[in-house]
Amino acid sequence: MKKTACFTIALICALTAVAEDGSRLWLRYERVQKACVTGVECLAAKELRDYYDGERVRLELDTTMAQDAYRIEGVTITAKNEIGLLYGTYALLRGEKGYSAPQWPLRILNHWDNLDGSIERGYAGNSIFFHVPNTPTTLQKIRDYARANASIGINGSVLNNVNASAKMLSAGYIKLVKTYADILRPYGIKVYLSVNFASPMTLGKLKTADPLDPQVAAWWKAKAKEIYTEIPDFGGFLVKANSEGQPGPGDYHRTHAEGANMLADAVKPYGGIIMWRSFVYGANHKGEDRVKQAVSEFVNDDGKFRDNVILQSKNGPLDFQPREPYAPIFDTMQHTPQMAELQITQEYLGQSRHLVYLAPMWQEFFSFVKPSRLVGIAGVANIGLDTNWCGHHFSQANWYAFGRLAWNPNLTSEEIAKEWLAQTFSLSCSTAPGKALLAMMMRSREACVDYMMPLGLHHIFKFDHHYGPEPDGFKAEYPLEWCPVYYHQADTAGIGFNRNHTGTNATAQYAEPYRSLYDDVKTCPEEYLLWFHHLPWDYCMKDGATLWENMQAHYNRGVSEVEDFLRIWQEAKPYIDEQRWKETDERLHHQLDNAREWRKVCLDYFRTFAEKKK
Ligand code: GCV
Repeated sequence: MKKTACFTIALICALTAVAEDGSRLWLRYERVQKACVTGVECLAAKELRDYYDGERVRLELDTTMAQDAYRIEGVTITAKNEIGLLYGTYALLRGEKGYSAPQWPLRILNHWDNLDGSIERGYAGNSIFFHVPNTPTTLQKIRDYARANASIGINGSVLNNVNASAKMLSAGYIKLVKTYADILRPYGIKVYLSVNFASPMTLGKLKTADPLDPQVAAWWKAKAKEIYTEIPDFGGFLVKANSEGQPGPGDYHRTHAEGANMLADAVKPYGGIIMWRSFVYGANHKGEDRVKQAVSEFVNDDGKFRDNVILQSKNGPLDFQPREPYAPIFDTMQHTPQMAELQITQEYLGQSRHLVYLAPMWQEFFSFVKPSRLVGIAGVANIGLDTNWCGHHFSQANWYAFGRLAWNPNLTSEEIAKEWLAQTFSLSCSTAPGKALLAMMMRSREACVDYMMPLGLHHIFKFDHHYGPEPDGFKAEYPLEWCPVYYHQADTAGIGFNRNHTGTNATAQYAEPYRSLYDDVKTCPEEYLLWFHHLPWDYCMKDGATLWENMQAHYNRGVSEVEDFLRIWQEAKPYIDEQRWKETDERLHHQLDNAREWRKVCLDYFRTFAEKKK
């Protein structure tokens, strides 16, 4: 099709579009009720009757097929069961053909939702599960949520925050979870819960939560029985133990394996799993480089976990920074099944105010940690009660991309963004406006790294809310690991955290070739330079500039990228519906202000060292 014809189509679509508020996400199909659907009668058949624009579809079962896989051939969708047919249906609706099977059996959203209806690090309103539980509106919302997840292959939801309240396991809440599980089940989504390790004390009134105490084990077994009686396909527990003040087996001088195994035994008879997080630092590791602590704490547990325990680790060794090297624990734990935890909610990437498409960051992680090393994937959700679910219209792309990558980590970020733009804004990337928006999305993560913390800088955020810059942040009353000055180590001699063999030797936790690559300043990629090395301000970079000059260039580039995003968005105006254009435009302006603030605050501060006469 000629470019002008595509422009015209895009323009007509935009002009005839109804006001859009983002509530329909990428599922903006019109109810056409056109197709004659034969074969298996199920939810998939209903979706096709409502939304498929073709004349005929046939749904068939083939029990020899892999779990969740589907085949679309001619006008027939084939799968092992009804859930596979549903996945095939959404694939057909977005224009796919052929055979597809997911990389992992576990594709799970982690909600950090609190029972009071708030969400930890939630930037899109209150909890869809707990803010106003169990009303018809909430139940409909959860049905819509289930449908959106099924459309991208997500098959599990941990409903509550890893900083878990013991009340979650009380009889009343278990009933509520059963109600939600009944809604999610037809969409292929299992429910999981985060648990507080001290629940036997808080809820059960026992004197201890020691995992080796028979009464404690019996309490968990009885609790598992109670849950599975209500929810026979309950998925299992997610646990944050001995981390950031949460209770855990360490309180009784027991190992993580001892704690996890006790819970694993309780859910095992029902096919349940335990996802045990490795995000630990602090108490037992005084003085140790924070990024080394997870490996130090877990290495002796490798191979000691029950077979229904999975170790869940964040992609980087610190905490969801705009850029981190991969977490070496994925190399260390050779005899333990592992899951990666990605963060969809942009805690450290401008939250729901900055347009940052995260798929390139996750692809970067998969280039270091091969998907075949993992048994599943978890994403900390960015979903709340805001009309558009995610706060920023473009943050929806991150929910979408997480699901698509959880299904197939070999998809490129570009392919996913194209799909998303086509479905969400009816924009084809073979048109100029589509291409421009695609480019903006693809450049957005690097732009964020540049205007926040380039060259391997990390955690120089304002205290606690993790939004703006605070490179001079230091508070004696807080642990050093919460203070920006600990991470950048800037002084008149230079900047960066020395983690090579002359420093904390964190590089030694990596397998080769990365161990040597990162350890040697000459081979360390510049994007990780200050993560691993402390270097003088006049250190000569690959482009011939000094480190200080190069750093300034990065901050400048980050800001000019956002300026360009605003230009792109302005030019896209004729092709985007009014409400979403306006709301996104406001946020982009805000992002530009923030990017300029990051540049100013960081460069003004670092200049006090870099340009100080020695
Ligand atoms: C759920 C970071 C966040 C905390 C979060 C924690 C975790 O520290 O700031 O809000 O707590 O990670 O992942 O457990």
